[in-house]
Amino acid sequence: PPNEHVVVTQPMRPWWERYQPVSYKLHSRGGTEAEFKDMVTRCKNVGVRVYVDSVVNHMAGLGRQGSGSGGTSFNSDNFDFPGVPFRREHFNSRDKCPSHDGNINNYGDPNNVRNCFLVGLTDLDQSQEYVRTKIAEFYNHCIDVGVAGFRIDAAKHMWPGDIKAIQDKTKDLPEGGRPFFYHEVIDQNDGAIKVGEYTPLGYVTEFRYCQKIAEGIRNFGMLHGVYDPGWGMTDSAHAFVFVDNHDNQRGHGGGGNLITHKHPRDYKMAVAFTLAYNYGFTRVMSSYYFQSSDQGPPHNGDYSAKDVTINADGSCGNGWVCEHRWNPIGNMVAFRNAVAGTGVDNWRNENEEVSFSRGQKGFFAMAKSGHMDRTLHTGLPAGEYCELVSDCKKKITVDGSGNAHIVIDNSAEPVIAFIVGGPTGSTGSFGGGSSGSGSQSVTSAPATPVPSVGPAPEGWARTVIMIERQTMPGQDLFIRGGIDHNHRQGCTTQASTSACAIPIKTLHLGTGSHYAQYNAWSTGDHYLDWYGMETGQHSYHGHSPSGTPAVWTTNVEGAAGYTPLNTYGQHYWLIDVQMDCSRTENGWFELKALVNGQWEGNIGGQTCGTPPYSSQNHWAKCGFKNVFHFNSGRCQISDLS
Ligand code: LM2
Ligand code: CA
Repeated sequence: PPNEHVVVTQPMRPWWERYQPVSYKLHSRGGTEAEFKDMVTRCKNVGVRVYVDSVVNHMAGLGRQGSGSGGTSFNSDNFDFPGVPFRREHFNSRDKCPSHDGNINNYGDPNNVRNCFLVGLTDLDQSQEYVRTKIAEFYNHCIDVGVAGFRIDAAKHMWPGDIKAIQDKTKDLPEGGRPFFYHEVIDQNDGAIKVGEYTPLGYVTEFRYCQKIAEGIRNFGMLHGVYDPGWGMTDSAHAFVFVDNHDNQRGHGGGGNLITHKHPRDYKMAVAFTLAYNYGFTRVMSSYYFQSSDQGPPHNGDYSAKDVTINADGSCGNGWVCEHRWNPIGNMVAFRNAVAGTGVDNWRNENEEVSFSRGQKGFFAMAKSGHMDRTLHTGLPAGEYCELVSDCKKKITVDGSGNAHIVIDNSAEPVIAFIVGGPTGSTGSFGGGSSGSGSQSVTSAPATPVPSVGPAPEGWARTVIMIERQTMPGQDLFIRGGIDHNHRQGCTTQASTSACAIPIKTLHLGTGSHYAQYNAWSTGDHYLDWYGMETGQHSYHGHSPSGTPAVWTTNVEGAAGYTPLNTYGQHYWLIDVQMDCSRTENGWFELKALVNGQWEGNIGGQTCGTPPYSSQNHWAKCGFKNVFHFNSGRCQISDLS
């Protein structure tokens, strides 16, 4: 939690002091508001969004008083928190709480769970307009600082209707879209409160997954049942899943018999599987080493947290575990992103070995013994693939019938995974193809050729590009493109003078909040080029464009972002421009997409028409409608009529 909290000295500076708010000033043990803002901005600039752990069920525990981490005074026994301010009348009164001592002690009674004090923490009354407003002001301030969403701590201890009212007072993100919300509800089939009460409000923590995955790693035969609806587990579209969290890895909140970083081999398998499988929205934990369950983060003499240092081998120093840097964890994130939206196929689970494919986009295998050597059906297009967990040190060849020889031989990390379209280390720079940074992309086999359209017009013509890419709120898609520097003379790194850049004029698509960023970013964007933001191209709320902007579209009539051009589905990002076809290569031009600064992988095996030369980018035709898929050679070029 980034807000001001109590400073506990008995025991000495435990981690959990941060769960006892004193005010909503962004001044915590982690740093000042300026420091927090600097971190959030730096993360955002490289495509990492930050969400805040928000503690709004309660303020500090009874018996505590003095100065908070930001120097604000408070007194819990008097219910006095002048930093907000909250006073006695803003807390749940004793008569609303059916408990003999005022503390939560009957999980069978929602009034007890939600109106009484959680371990003596002074319980706010979120049914009050004033309390809701103060919490929403805190959220809105976080959004102003650049935050993209919220974990709602102790959501189980608040009424869903009150949370809804607070969410309704919380503004959209400046870049468009709602903030991300997930609700911490520990539902282990052991009380009156069910996760389903919170699913209309966003994602909900699914703590039963922690138990299920631990069971599955102990006995792979159980892995098919990690999502067990019969057990009350919520559906994939609402489940927020993780192998462990900051509480249960140390025996707090819903702990017990789980897998944590203390057992690295099991942990790697558990997280890799979680990222590979198609259940829920996944969170990866990153920890510090600890001996006792109260112990705070590695600290200096003054109890400020120690820096996270990085060792030569990429691991962390100074007492930080950094599980997120372990290959079977960090590298599997690319897998999860690449296979989003696909199902599980070719499932095989025998003798403590498990393997499966995700649509025609990825394949995953794991062997508890540490060794496996088998030919398996992967369901993937023929080609040579980079194995992700080994950082591409291993290559896997899929033959024309979709089979591959799969070998697992790293006993400490007995996991392999590969995806269509990556990794490439591609920069896409200047359309010159591979960046030569080691890892190579996959070339998938061409699918059925599509009948080709007529020749491109001579001069200016309306040109439409659509790229299917499933995104989340806060993600934006830009394209860069033009002609390859190796195929034309006179190309520079300046759009206005480069012979490889192609003049465009953006067509107006709409007004209203859905188009706000698109309209800003397309102002002053005069070329499709490889060089990012043009001189004079507009920013949106301090957020600069990284190429020619696309706008999110859907095929759902009446929804924001609906366009009749989209006859396909959700998440088809659209660019609709007049283009100077005389600057293309016989009507053809190259392009690639970036999402939050991240290039898509190299494209192989384009299936449309006959482009003038081969390239690692998408090929589009001036004067036509061009439909592509992120990280894929699949395409469709058709007449604009
Ligand atoms: C959560 N989710 O609902 C957090 O994930 C969890 O980490 C928080 O508990 C809890 N809710 C309240 O925000 C932690 C920790 C507790 C600790 C509280 C408050 O697990 O042990 O309680 O933070 O700092 C501590 C003492 C407890 C004492 C209480 C109040 O451990 O013995 O109760 O403070 O002074 C008298
Ligand atoms: Ca409450």
